[in-house]
Amino acid sequence: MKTPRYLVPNDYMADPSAHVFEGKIFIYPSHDWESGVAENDNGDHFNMRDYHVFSMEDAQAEAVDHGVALRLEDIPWAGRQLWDSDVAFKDGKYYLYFAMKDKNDIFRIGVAVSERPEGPFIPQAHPMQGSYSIDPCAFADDGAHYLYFGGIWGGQLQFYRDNMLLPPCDLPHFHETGLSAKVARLKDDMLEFAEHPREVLLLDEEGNPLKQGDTDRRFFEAAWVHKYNGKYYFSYSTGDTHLLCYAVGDSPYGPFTYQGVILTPVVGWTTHHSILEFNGKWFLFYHDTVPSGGKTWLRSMKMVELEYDEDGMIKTIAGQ
Ligand code: FUB
Repeated sequence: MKTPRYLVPNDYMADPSAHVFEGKIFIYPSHDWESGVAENDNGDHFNMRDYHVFSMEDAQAEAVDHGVALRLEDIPWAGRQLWDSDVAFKDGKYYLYFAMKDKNDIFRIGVAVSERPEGPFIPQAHPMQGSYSIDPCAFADDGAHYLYFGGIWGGQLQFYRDNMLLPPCDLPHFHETGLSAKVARLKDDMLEFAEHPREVLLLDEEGNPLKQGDTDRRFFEAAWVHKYNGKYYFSYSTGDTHLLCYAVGDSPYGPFTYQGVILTPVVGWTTHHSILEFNGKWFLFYHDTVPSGGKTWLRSMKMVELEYDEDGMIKTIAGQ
């Protein structure tokens, strides 16, 4: 299957995080809808209020909608905007990590727990201590679980330095080191960080940190991590240049050296993805806005097979 296909033709789903649980593919997307909020650089138009979970028996199957797994009004600390989420499994329980603005309009990361991969998920009373910004990605490796996160502009990462909110701090200057995603190992209970989040350093081919002004390569949002042939692949969106890129490293903490583009720009402002191995093949899950006629805030989930060359380089996929 190298032809992309839409997975949920009758509803708008974005930011798909895909995992194999119980021998099936489970997908955790954001649920776009027409809320009427005007489009702006803060992303207020992404005004989502619930999550649905989907499963597929195999890569060719229809995506089955398991219904609402978590609602904004059931989260005690809710302000607004349920953005990208991801799920990890440990000791019989599924942990949904999600980004949402609290009552002060600050993005935090919350956790909700279920005994089933499709939910329903019961939210914790408070966001994760020390969490901020958006786009959580849960990655399991050798028995440890890590959470990656961060996103600039509407994702608020530019207001933080050394894990502290420091307004009026903003993006670094264009020739300074680019703002990085963060990563922290999770505690055994999966509900909190076990350490202070660390910087996910992205390097160029000469070992120099990517600069903020290198907009075709620097990190913007939508971190994802997978392992291929013993190497760690950190992939992400470049935001305003609309590329999905990747960088490779020898540890889940990085540093990661830039390799190339996974997906050229799709129709729509945002680009966001996950990468999954299923039955020996690799797949890219992503979204575009073709079905909504290009409405930035009404995105549709897709999947396509992803291929590597003999050196482990990902072959670039055309977004359009
Ligand atoms: O869906 C809302 C936001 O749009 C996500 O958190 C970003 O990654 C972008 O896809």
